[in-house]
Parts: sequence; C-alpha cells; structure tokens
Amino acid sequence: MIRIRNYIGGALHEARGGGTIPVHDPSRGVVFAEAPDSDEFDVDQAVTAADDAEAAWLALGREGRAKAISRLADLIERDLDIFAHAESRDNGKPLSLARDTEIPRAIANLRFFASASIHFASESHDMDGAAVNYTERGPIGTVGCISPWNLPLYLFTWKIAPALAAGNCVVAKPSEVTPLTAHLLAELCIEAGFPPGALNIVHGLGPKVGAAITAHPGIKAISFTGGTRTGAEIARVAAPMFKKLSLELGGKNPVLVFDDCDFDEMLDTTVRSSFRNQGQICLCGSRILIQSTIYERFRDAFVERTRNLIIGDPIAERTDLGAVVSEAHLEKVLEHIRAAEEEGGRILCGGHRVRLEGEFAGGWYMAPTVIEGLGPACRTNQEEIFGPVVTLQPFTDEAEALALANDSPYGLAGVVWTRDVKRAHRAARALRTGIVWVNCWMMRDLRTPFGGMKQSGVGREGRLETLRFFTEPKNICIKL
Ligand code: TXE
Repeated sequence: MIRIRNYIGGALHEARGGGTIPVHDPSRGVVFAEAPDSDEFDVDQAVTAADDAEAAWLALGREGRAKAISRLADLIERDLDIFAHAESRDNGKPLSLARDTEIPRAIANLRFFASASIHFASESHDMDGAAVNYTERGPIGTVGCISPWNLPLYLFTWKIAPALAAGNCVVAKPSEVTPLTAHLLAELCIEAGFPPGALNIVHGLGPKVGAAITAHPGIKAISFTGGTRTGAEIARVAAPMFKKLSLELGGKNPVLVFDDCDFDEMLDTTVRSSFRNQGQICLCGSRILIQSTIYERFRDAFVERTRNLIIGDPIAERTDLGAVVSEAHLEKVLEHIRAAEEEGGRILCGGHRVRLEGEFAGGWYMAPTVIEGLGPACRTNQEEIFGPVVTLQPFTDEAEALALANDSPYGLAGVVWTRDVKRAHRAARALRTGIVWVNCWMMRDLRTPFGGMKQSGVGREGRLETLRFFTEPKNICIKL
C-alpha cells in the first residue's frame, strides 16, 4: 500500500486528524494507496508555511526561482517512467498517453514558466514628456491551486509552475481521486532542496480541503480547473472576499465537419478527439456535426473505427482506451447513456460497461459510444458527460452548423473541418468558444490564451495571461 502524505513547509506529514482516503487503481477496481484526509487545520498550516517562506522565495530572485523550478523539471524527466506508470495506475489511462504526452507536458510546463518569468517585461507609457508611467507586476502573496483528476500532473504543474515562477508561494490541492504524481513531485522537491514552504501540497476531499483553501483569508488568488458546479461554488465563496479567480471548467465541444474537408485526416483526428483519455479531456469533441451530404459516409466510417478501438490493460502498448477514472464516474456516464435512450437516441456502438478478464475483471471499462438521432435541445447534447460518448447530428449549411454549435451553455473549444479558407475564418470567428482548431485538434502552443466562454469558465491561462493572473499590477506615474 502506497502512503501518500501532505507536503507542508518542506516536509511530509500525515493529516492532523490521522484519517486517510483510499486511492483506487481503476484498471483493476482495487485500492492501492491511501492519501491524507486533511481538513482546514492542515490547510492553515500550509498557508502559514507559505507565508513564512515568502521572504526566502523572493530573495532568490527571478533567476534563482527559475533555476529551482527547472531543477524539478529535470528530476521528473529523470524519473519519467516512474511518473508515467504512476499516472496510468492512478487514473486508468493508457501508459503510452502518460509517457508520450502528459508527463512530458508537465516537464514542459515547469520549464516554460521558469523561462517565461525571466522574460516577463513591464510596460511603460510616456505622457508626451510630461510624465512617464511604468507598471510594476509583483507577486500576489500566497495563492491556491486546485486541480482535477483527468490530467493529474499535467494540470497540477500548469498551475503551480506559473504561480511559483511569478514569485508567489503556493498551497495546492490535487484531486483526491488521483493524488499520486503530486506526491512523487513532493518527494522530488525534498530531494532537490526546493525552498521549504514555497510549495505546499495538501491532499484531501474537495468539500474539506478545497473549500478550506477557497475560504482561507490568507489565500489571495485561486486557480481552479474542474467541474462547472464546483467552479460556481468557489466563485460564490471567493468573490465577496475579493480574491482573484481563474476558473477553467467544463465543455461540450462541437466538431463541425464540412463535406469539402480532407476526409481521412478528419476521421483519424475525430476518433482521437472523441475518445482520447476515455473522453475525459475538457477539450474532447462531444457533439459531432456533419454536413448532410456526407453524413452516412462519415457515420459508417466513424462507427467502424470506433468498434475497432482496443479497450484493455492500460500498460499494453496497443491499448487505445484504458479504464475510466472511478466507479462513480462510470455510473454517471452510463446514466447519461440511459437518458440518451429515453430521449430517443440510437446507440450505434458501445453504450455499455466492458468486463475484462483475469486481474482486470474488477476494472471500470466502458465501450466507446456513438449516438445519433438526438436534437440539440436534449440533455445528451446540452450536458457535459466527460466520458467516451459522442453524438452525431447532421446539418445542411454553414448557418445551421454554427447555430447548432453555439446552442450550448458551454464555450470551451470548437473544431472546424473544411478546405475552404474563407469558411474556416468565418466559422472560427462565429464560434462562441475560447479556442478554435481548424483542421486539427489539441495542437497546443503554451504561449496562447487557453480557456472558455459562458459556463466553461472565467479568465484565460497561457504565457502572458497566467503570469498576469498571478501578479498584481501597480502603476507608477513620475512627473518629468
Ligand atoms: O470535479 P470537481 P469532479 C467535470 C466533469 C466531471 C465533473 C465532476 O463533467 O464529471 O466535472 O468531476 C476539488 N471547493 N470535470 O467531481 O469536483 C476536487 O477535490 C473547492 C471537468 O471530479 O470539480 C478536485 O481537486 N474545491 C474538468 C477539483 O475540485 C473543490 C476536469 C475538481 O473536482 C470543491 C474534471 C469545493 N467545494 C471534471 N469540491 C475539466 N474542465 O477538465 C471539489 N473540489
């Protein structure tokens, strides 16, 4: 049994109450680790440790902080295999995905923001010689980072790296469902001699630890990625305390397939954008809108490709889909499928749990599912499912495609497949989403703004956006 512990003030600790939370291996449905069941006392200890660390962390200067953060990246890279196996075991995701994409991205997050903070420049505005303004951007103080279970270390580092690089001290909470890689990172912090208290990691349940971080008066800003309902709860508590908030929430992303697209490339990518990480990426396309002239061709090819996806042992190289993250999540996805059937949807493939054999018999596997025959207003096309489930809807022309795409309470990402350059620009502009991919999916440049409109969140992340979020601007005007 792996024992995960809090990382506070540079050392590992049990929760004050001594309680633990079981951590499951979704591929087998068994408990393999336990994490501290922390509460507001542990959060308070972490805030005190962070406040105490502030002077030493600032004294390192930008270069010193960047060096300390980069050193963590080097150590994760050294242990890449250990981290990838841990992520796959904790989350159920294919090992190949953790090893080739997610852990490398966590390393890139740390290096990227270590370097970006060095190049972060101040602005100055000249008032025709009468005066000059310059804008200082200093750290905020102690900040909170709360991350979800779908891309555990990837999203954890995407928050803590810029927060630290900007000179803040951090109290961070990974998801209680997937705490392992954050714990491995804490061990590397100790090995690296990372300044004690600059980063503190408190494990535990959202309504206890997450809520305590949100409500703690010593925490000046909160960066959160997770469900829309949780984001609303955080905003409800934090807004009257005037905390800065960055909320990256859910999505119900449309994929617009026009009949002039490169069909083979579109098909390959759309299979990925639908089912990668078992559909548990906020950027996955879940509403596929297809021009009626190629609807049957697309549907038949897509269903055939989906049926051929291999569901199995996450460690096996040929596995396309591993397990979904938890039994509760599997039940939630299956409940959405039952609702889709009640609404009159036709399940073209999947729609059920998959039982594997041997050691994986207790694992939480789900067949990738394609549904057609549902209108835009139904629950299935309005609510985020966050599993390997997509719907197909035909459209006749561009106007109808855009109306369907924008008929959603969410506005995170949209994908457009067309060879018509004018249409690509028109559609990209008309989509009410924070991110649009044309003829591709999930190509990410860390410098660009990332985030959503409507119920997909508030604020953006990315090089400039995040460093601005994690700093406090001060304008200084000097009369000449
Ligand atoms: O997320 P939660 P859950 C969506 C997806 C999923 C749904 C619920 O639809 O089915 O959200 O997932 C912490 N105060 N996404 O329940 O609860 C929690 O401990 C402060 C989309 O797992 O939002 C965890 O660390 N914090 C998404 C983090 O919030 C609280 C990724 C996220 O968990 C809290 C994940 C509280 N009151 C789920 N309650 C995406 N956009 O990528 C919980 N938390």
